[in-house]
Amino acid sequence: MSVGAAVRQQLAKHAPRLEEAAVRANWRLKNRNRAFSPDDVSDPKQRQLIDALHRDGVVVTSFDELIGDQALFDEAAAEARRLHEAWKPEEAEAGSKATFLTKLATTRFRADDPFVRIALHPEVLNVANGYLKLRSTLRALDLWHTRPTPGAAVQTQLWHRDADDVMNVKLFLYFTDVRVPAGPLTYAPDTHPLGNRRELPEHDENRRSTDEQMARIVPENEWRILEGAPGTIVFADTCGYHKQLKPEADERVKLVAHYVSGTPYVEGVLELEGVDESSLTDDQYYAVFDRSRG
Ligand SMILES: O=C(O)CCC(=O)C(=O)O
Repeated sequence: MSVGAAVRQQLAKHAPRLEEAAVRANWRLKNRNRAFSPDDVSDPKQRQLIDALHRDGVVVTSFDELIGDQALFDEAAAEARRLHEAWKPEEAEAGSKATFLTKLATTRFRADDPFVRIALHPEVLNVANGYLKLRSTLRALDLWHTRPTPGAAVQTQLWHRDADDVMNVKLFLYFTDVRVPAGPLTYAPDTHPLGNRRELPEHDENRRSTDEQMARIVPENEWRILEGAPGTIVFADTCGYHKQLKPEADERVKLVAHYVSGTPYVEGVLELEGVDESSLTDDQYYAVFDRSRG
């Protein structure tokens, strides 16, 4: 083991906050060529979203408030409805994610697909980039369908945090009415990388925690159960603790867009066809190609 790695290991053990700060500083250095200042975001509503995301790791808005293009929402919602109606249950291994979650659309999209236009919308990128303080890459884009299943909570229905980057942003856009029976995203505020509650709860061998274990770090009355009508948008840094509340009676359809830095810990999984490079803003160019226009 190198001296640097040994020092980091000791730091992680004895001063985890310091170690995280060091990792973040190094990450920022590596991403400095794509730095983005939230001060350049002039819209006060977007600034508020960025500030709340900084403070809590999660924030809620709506398509209407952030983007406001009703025709684009209607087009995306119609496509989500079409894909949802075409869905047929499939065999899935007991206890696997596939028992309760299907990606109705994933990986390959045309650039003019309404889901892509939403994920690359300048207002959306401003929030993701303003929080990360860098021009992010759109790593993945999916339309999720989740549904109730018998038995106890499994997989992402248990508390966990993602290890896909030093910090990330996910946008969740609801196409169905998501109330408690449909299992909303549930977030433990302040557990994100910029938060003050970075202690690890007790967990199982897959690093997933029960409600009791999580409540010892963040009391249950502070958890955010992110219910919302169609058109609700949630931004969250899923490097903080979250889960899907186990759905008991209802289905949920939502768009999930995942934004990362230029040095994530996981590969990108998005293939866009028919991109007109000349029509892209500089932020969109980074989001699509993971580099500057050059
Ligand atoms: O389905 C949900 O709401 C949970 C999402 C989740 O675990 C994730 O995106 O990492």
